[in-house]
Amino acid sequence: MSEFSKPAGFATNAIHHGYCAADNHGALNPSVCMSSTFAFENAEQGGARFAGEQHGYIYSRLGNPTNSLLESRLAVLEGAEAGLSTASGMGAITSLLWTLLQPGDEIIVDKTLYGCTFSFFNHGLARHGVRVRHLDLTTVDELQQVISKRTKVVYFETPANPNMRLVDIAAVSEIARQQGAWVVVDNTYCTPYLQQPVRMGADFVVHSATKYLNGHGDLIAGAVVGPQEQIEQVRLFGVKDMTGSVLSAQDAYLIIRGLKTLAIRMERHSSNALRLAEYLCSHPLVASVYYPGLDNFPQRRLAEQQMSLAGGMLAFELHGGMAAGIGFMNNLQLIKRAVSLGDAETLAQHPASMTHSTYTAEQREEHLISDGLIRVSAGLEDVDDLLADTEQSLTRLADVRQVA
Ligand code: 4LM
Repeated sequence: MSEFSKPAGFATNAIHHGYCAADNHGALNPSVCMSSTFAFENAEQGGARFAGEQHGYIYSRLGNPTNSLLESRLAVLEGAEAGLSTASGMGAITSLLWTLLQPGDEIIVDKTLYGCTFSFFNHGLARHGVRVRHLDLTTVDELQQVISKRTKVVYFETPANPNMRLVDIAAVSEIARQQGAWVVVDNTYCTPYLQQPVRMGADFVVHSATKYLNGHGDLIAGAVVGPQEQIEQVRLFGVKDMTGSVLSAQDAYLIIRGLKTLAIRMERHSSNALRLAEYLCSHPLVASVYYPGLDNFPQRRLAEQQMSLAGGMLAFELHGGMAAGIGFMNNLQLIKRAVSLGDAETLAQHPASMTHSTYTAEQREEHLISDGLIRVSAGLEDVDDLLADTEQSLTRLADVRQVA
């Protein structure tokens, strides 16, 4: 976008940032750089690149031009200095934390986390001498009592997967900064279109780019953004040596393509989710609905403060608990029964037996993940069709109960 000097808006950056057609034969789209390695002009140049004395590509596990474009675009969208792409969301989380933490360090994490993140903390980091402390970060009270100089990282999702609890990014970041701890926010549910944690004081943002950033359910990917110096450490240690979690250039290209429609997709995901949440609230079979866009959402004020829209994710519980939830899912005709989120298709899943089955039943209770919870990722379909499918599923559930 070298011809355009005015500071660009979000959607413009998502489409143009970092790419100049004139430098690429006029091609509207960047090419996919299908090369694992890069030839040096001479041995000295190769040596200088390895020594970090000269910029330039070496080998695609350390960097690739297509990935670089994606990384700089994500950094700009999140308001961060630098970005790094990875082969999955778990690759982003593990590469970052293996870089930041050492045995003896402490990490404070919120009570509710995506199942595999929870598993990595408790079965991965904890096994290697990192002290993992789960606190309720929806208020800062416990954090203020527990955080100390030993705390190296404070980590949370907001909204949390799957129960939609929110964490006040600015308040937690302020407390962490006073103790010199890094703050890492998983922004997968919101994307930078709805929420930009770095601008609120967080140090790093991680993403499962498998979800909204790509948006089409056809790849697995992740990303980290944060300060330039530390992102380079994550690249040259976390990814290069510890996880090898390298995103292919083809998948980087597909995410670049997906980002072009991120802004309009998030608007539609959010409006569809709001209509579904409102409908569910009004249904007699529904016991509770968790969606930050509802007036009765307990953390509504915080949602308005840090999210520009309430997003595409919601969760709810039916009277009749888990059996009713499973019945609801099995009655669906249009909405897909599937894990993952952020796709064009609306997806429904049962966290206790699927995405959060990495928690034991006791842990789920302790970590506020109800066994009756159903999670919905509102897609991009016509909302009337989504409402009709939801209604017919609930009606069939009610009919079965009346017969029984
Ligand atoms: C799911 N989630 O919830 P990869 N962070 C968050 C996530 O929701 C996920 C990851 C990281 C689901 C996957 C099956 C908040 C994943 C991990 O799957 O490694 O790209 O992301 O349905």
